[in-house]
Amino acid sequence: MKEYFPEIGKIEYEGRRSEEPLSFKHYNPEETVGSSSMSDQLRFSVAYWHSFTARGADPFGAKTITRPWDEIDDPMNRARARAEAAFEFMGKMGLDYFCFHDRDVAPPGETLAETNENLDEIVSLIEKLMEEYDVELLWGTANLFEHPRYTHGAATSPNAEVFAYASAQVKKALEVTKRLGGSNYVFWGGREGYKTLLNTDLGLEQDNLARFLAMAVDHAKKIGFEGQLLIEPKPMEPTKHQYDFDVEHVAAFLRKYDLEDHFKANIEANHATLAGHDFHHELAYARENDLLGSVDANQGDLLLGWDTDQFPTDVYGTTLAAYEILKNGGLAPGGLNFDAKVRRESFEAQDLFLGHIVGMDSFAFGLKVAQRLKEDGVLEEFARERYSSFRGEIGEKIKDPDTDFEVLEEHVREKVSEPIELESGRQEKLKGLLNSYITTTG
Ligand code: XLS
Ligand code: CA
Ligand code: CA
Repeated sequence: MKEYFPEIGKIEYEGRRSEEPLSFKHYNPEETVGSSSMSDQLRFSVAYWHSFTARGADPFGAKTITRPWDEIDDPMNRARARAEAAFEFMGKMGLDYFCFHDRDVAPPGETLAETNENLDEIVSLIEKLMEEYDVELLWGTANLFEHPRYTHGAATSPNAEVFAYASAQVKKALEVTKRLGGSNYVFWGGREGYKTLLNTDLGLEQDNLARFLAMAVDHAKKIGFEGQLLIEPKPMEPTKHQYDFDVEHVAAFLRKYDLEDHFKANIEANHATLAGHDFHHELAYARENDLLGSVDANQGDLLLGWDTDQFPTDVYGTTLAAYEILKNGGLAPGGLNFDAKVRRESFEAQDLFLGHIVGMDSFAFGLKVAQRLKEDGVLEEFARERYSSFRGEIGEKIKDPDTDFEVLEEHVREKVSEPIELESGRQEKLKGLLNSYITTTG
């Protein structure tokens, strides 16, 4: 088989003092952190679309990236070469998982039947490559946003024919995901949202979205797909107001339509910050609501108000994310998918490797810090103490279902002369503590 990245060999763990850029400083797949190995805890995945299909175009400039397979004219041959290159990359990086949209891997045909035939052919090749490179599918999904038919949305399009087309596309994508043994299937809202309420029936669109998801649940069941179904929140882009704004919106939507038993959330760091939340907040909110399913690991730029999908490098962020993941008891069957792209200025093949290396190292390091934090229980202990009054007399009373406002008023009246004593939240101390865990982790 042709080698697509001949200048780059297998990326090895060399330790934190290594000066070799093409090596891992922290990600040591076999190393045990807490209850299992780093690779089992982190479950890293490459995003096919950013790393092998997209080519660095932005609204102001043309493509800047040309990989060897991009030079092949015939679309099916290009798709084959792209698949071979993608698996060579995963093998060299030691990535155990990948994620893809139907349209990332195979070109569309003239009709749905032709499109599906193309997809089946490339999926057969991918099946072989997965076996050869010992890589698994973290999740599959359908691209319901790129084709002009989806201009007004897919499941929330005002045109029922578009709804039907999107359904047929998801049906196939679910089947392909099952065929490849995918652990999850993702629904990111794409163009499910609106730009102006002046032309939008918001109630009908939400009902339609729920109907669409219910049919997906039924089809998954029908074909025996046992993977986890995930909804990926994002507040804006491409629409002004995406329906799956954040985890809280998703939770309310699922409850309203009685779908909460069937879905979890795929949380993307950059989408959290676009929604005005910390990544940490979204993970914690999801965990508390039993919705933490999987993670799209990237980071945004706080000075840019759009979805920049950069490789994660902020170890403060990865530490807190890993801390939530540990508290969740891990992410499986979800994982950490690098929904991240190299900058369009970083157009060389080695940049693709360097991007994943820094992302994997940042999470591996974060995991090591988070494990120490968790083992020592310093943050948990502080929080436990902070809420200790809820384990005292009045706290117990509040929990008692027989207690009402009158009981509490009575309690306050009895204590009238005693001022309530508050304690410091010690945020500065705790941030200093976090810093010392970060700076003393090897
Ligand atoms: C776009 C989303 C998308 C989903 C998969 O912002 O992140 O890439 O992850 O459709
Ligand atoms: Ca994503
Ligand atoms: Ca994104």
